[in-house]
Amino acid sequence: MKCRSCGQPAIINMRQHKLALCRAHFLDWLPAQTERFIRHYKMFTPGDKILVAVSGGKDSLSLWDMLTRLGYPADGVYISLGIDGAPGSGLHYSEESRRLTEQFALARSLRLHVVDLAASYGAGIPDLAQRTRRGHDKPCSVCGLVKRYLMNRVAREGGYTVLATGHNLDDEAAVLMQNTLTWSADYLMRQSPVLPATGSGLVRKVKPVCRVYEREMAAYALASGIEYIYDECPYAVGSNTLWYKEILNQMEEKRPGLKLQYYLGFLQAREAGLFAPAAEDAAELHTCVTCGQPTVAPGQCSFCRLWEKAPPAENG
Ligand code: Q46
Ligand code: ZN
Ligand code: ZN
Repeated sequence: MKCRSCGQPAIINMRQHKLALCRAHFLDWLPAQTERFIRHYKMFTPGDKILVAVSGGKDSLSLWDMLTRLGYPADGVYISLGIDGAPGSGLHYSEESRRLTEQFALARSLRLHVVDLAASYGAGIPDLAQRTRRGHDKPCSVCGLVKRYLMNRVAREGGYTVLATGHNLDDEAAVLMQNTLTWSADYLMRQSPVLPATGSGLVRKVKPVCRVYEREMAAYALASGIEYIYDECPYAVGSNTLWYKEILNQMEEKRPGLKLQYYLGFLQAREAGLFAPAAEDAAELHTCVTCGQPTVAPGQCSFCRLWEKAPPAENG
């Protein structure tokens, strides 16, 4: 297989785009595509103060790398969740992903904010989920809530105008499949490449690589020599999202481009008003009486309520 641009051996053949490229041309092509999406969805401009949510995985580190390459000054935020692997696996998921993220930032002289959950708040995610009895089997709902809160807080307190995440096409298509199978209108309304800021304290959220295949993100990380954590979070194993990703990959195998078509069709339907947010969605938020961050209901925000329900661990 030869590169369409220069005829040198290709490192990737993207059947969905009918395009094969060599390393150098692929490393130009993907950031250029990303730039196109950033402009198309009016995500941000170089004048914005951008914060990238980084996890140590291929998607977020590649996104950070591409934004820097494209001339967007972007800082990073990493949340240390206190997650290990299965007992006996030898995997220290949080420790290793933090090491790789810090190494990435240091090598490129990029600014990284780190929030260590256990050090700052007294418990990592598995411990917090157990103490609050939320998620005996999987702590993902607690984890999602904590990450959303902390990322928005770091972005707000640091004066960032936009928070970028590394959700790729496979992530978005899997979530879309889950939400359409259950016709979860609320979730469908909020599934967008851009979630605008609210006057009451939620920072604008964007997904610059939401149209990029996971395989392309992995190829980008490998081709640009980014060292990332290969292991998934141990709690992701057996998740619905992974199951939907597998199903979509089987379909994609038979019909290259299907995943992209599925997601783009949804975005077009959204633009045409099919899943337009209801008026009350734009309702004003309240301010949490404990931490001062935005909250849907008056009183305490769900993050503060969560920690209140988590009595300190018993000694020993
Ligand atoms: S990090 Fe957290 Fe994910 Fe791990 S505990 Fe679940 S939600 S799977 S993206
Ligand atoms: Zn080439
Ligand atoms: Zn609060």
